[in-house]
Amino acid sequence: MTGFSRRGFLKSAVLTTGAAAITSVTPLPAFAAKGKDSPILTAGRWGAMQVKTKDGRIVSSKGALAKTVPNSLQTTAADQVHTQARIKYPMVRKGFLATPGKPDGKRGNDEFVRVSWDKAYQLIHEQQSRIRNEHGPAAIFAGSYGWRSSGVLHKAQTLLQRYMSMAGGYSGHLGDYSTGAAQVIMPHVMGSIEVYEQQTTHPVILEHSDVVVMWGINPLNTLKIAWSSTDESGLEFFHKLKKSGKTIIAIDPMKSETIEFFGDKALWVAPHPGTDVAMMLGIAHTLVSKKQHDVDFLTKYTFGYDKFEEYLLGKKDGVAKTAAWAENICGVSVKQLEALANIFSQNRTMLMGGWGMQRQQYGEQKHWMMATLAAMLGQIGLEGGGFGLSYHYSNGGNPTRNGGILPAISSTLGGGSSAGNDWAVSGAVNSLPVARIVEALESPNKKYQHNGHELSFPDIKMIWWAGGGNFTHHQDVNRLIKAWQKPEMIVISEPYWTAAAKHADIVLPITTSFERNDLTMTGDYSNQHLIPMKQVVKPQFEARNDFDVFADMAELIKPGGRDVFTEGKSEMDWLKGFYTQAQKGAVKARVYMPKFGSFWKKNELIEMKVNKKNTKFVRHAAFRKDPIMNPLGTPSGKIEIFSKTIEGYGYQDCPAHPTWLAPTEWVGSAKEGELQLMTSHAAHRLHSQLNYAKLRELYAIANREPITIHPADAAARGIKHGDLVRAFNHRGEVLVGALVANIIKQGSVCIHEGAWLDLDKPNGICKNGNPNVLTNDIPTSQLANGCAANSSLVKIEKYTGKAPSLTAFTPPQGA
Ligand SMILES: Nc1nc2c(c(=O)[nH]1)N[C@H]1C(S)=C(S)[C@@H](COP(=O)(O)OP(=O)(O)OC[C@H]3O[C@@H](n4cnc5c(=O)[nH]c(N)nc54)[C@H](O)[C@@H]3O)O[C@H]1N2
Ligand SMILES: Nc1nc2c(c(=O)[nH]1)N[C@H]1C(S)=C(S)[C@@H](COP(=O)(O)OP(=O)(O)OC[C@H]3O[C@@H](n4cnc5c(=O)[nH]c(N)nc54)[C@H](O)[C@@H]3O)O[C@H]1N2
Ligand SMILES: [Mo]
Repeated sequence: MTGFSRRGFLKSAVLTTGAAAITSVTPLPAFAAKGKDSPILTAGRWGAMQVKTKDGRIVSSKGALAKTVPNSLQTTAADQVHTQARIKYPMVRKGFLATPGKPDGKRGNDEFVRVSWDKAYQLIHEQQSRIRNEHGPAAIFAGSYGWRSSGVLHKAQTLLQRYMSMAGGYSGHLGDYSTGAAQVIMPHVMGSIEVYEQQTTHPVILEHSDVVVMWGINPLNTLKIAWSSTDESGLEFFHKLKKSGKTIIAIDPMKSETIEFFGDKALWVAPHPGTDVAMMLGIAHTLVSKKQHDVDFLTKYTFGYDKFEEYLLGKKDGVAKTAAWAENICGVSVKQLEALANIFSQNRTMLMGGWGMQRQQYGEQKHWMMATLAAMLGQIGLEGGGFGLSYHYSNGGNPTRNGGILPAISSTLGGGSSAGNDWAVSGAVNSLPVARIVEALESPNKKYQHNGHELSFPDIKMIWWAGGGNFTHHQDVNRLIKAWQKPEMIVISEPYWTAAAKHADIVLPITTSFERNDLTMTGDYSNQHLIPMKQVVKPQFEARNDFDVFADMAELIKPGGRDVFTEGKSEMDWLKGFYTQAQKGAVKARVYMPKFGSFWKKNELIEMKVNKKNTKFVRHAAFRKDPIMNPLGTPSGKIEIFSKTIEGYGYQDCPAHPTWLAPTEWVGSAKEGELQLMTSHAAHRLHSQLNYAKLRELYAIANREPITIHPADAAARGIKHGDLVRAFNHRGEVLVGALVANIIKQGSVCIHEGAWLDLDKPNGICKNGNPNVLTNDIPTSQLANGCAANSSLVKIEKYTGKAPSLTAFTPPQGA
């Protein structure tokens, strides 16, 4: 088993065919005159940007693609480079410096001492060598999950793993936080992961769908970014959809930014969070009782519907999953559920499913049930019908272009002569489901189940994290902090003093993407543009590139290591190599890409060519056309509504067909004033990235992270809009600002994920409202072991004490 690589999937989504030549090196007039301070074209997750500098500092930035929808994240380059939260020099925790490799329980509560780069390298190398000798490679965790920055060369985690392979191996991770449950269940159901795959295209939806259901998606927020860099087409699509006159239904406990944007053009239906399976069962039962389900489709294209129907009709457990039964659980009325069943079945309907609903206990059931409902509607594989799980992510649905595609640096060495024969290179020797890291620290060598396998946790003695924010992304942070004291050395590579950096032993200052050269594609599925990510300013203070840090470290393994790591190539050599590879694909597709030198000098992006056939792409159309010749990659070759494989695993928490399982913490189990906590993704940042930026002023309330509260829930607790609020449970407490509005289902509150941890004292209150102080660190189930953050209960009260000052973005003592 290996971890999923988003890029791996995305690459396979690309089709190349030879067709007539059109091409464009899109000229950007702004760059025509290249004066000293003229804008520079570069890119981030949030798209192509023009960045202006003055006297070696960034003064402004804005989007570089022609578009109609603005993207706030593109304005943050100056904040990113010049924030006070930057790490300036290599730093070592005082206690660690005194006794390296001997945990003293002081991580996160100690001052830092500036050291030279060489000293930092030496410390890491010595301790790592000792730990490796004493405990073997599995003791070194380099799983290092996270969103780092765009680029095909400066890939922090990949570079870390490349170095660790040379050093003798490491423990890595499986899956991701985003779609932990979905990406493991969907291959059992559809034979493909669905979540990182091209969708039935935007033009097809606009032409053929009558009804579009936004089922737990908030694309106006989440399409601001993409894994490579956004091509920005998705936001425009949703603007067109609004004007299309189609029936738009949004199913979401929260009136998200997207639902606000659609206004009276969309019907908002608000279930309790975590209850979608019950809601869908209620709709499914209505379909069956009105004979509105597509029996022919179910017979021809699915496996095991009969077993599911027995459950649906209550033949075994005596509980029919009727609309009335569902209303009781999800809080959506029978009338509405019946109306939805009718609308879905009588029209060409596309169900667009989001991922927040699967970041919950039993998250596997959500998309399994959605696929089942879509199968009952019989429209999978038809133009504009069925379901899609990436319309809100990376511009899924923007047709795949023809042209060149950039390769990227890999975590394994390039092979050939440069790798040298005397290097016994070793990759990940153990991989744990990414969201089980704390359990692994707590219970080394413990055996556990994962997707039908028995695995065991490594005994982790060293952690090196590069390019991830685990003190904001992981659940139950107080539990994490405790487990984090155990390893003998923790190294963090970061541009900023994040909470993870503040809790490390050795902190290495890393450049932002504006301080180095790189390349990126846009669009993940579309591969629409190739963009030069040209260096904009000099590395700040003593920041170095991840690439150079690991090259330096490789030389310490043994002489010559640097050249093995770099394959003897400089930054620009690598970029030229990647570009030249892309050029080969472009030639086949008859897209003109100039020589690298002139491309780089011109500082212009290249737009790939429209492929008419891809414009009409319909997901699963081939399967529908001929299920014998084009079977799905499931054991039966069909859509598995019942899975014998999963039945064989015998997991109580993931039965063999979609099933309503009540979570441990949800609205239905709430006691004495408890509310369910949602932790959705924020509009004006990418997770924890940019929390320090000026954009924070757009959303902070009383200078804190906002908590959205239903007016009735607020009134019952004497809380008014703008008040400081304490949100708490037995896991911890956070200080937040009250956003009281009728935009959330009563009984739930929302604090967006991504606020930097800022505890006033160990186990104290988080002054910056990081919701993961409150969330439950449990797996979705034994099948996928995904992140289940959204299944957590909290209490809230008006905060009456003196407001403590915010120190989230202030460097620690000594820095
Ligand atoms: N409660 C709750 N928790 C969640 C979620 C949720 O919905 N609710 N969502 C989950 C999801 S889907 C995800 S994907 C995760 C996201 O978790 P992460 O991906 O870990 O979040 P980021 O804040 O993007 O962290 C990226 C870090 O990399 C640093 N960085 C940027 N560029 C570079 C670079 O070039 N080199 C190095 N060395 N560092 C760099 C940034 O400063 C930042 O600290 O969070 C998960 N956590
Ligand atoms: N601006 C911005 N864009 C991002 C990110 C970011 O941090 N900022 N993160 C990126 C990443 S890594 C990822 S994984 C994706 C995340 O994409 P998603 O996981 O889809 O995003 P979320 O915001 O967690 O949830 C989307 C919607 O689901 C709703 N929801 C939550 N629980 C339920 C439920 O039980 N039922 C229903 N029906 N709806 C529910 C929320 O209210 C929200 O409106 O976004 C990506 N895009
Ligand atoms: Mo994610």
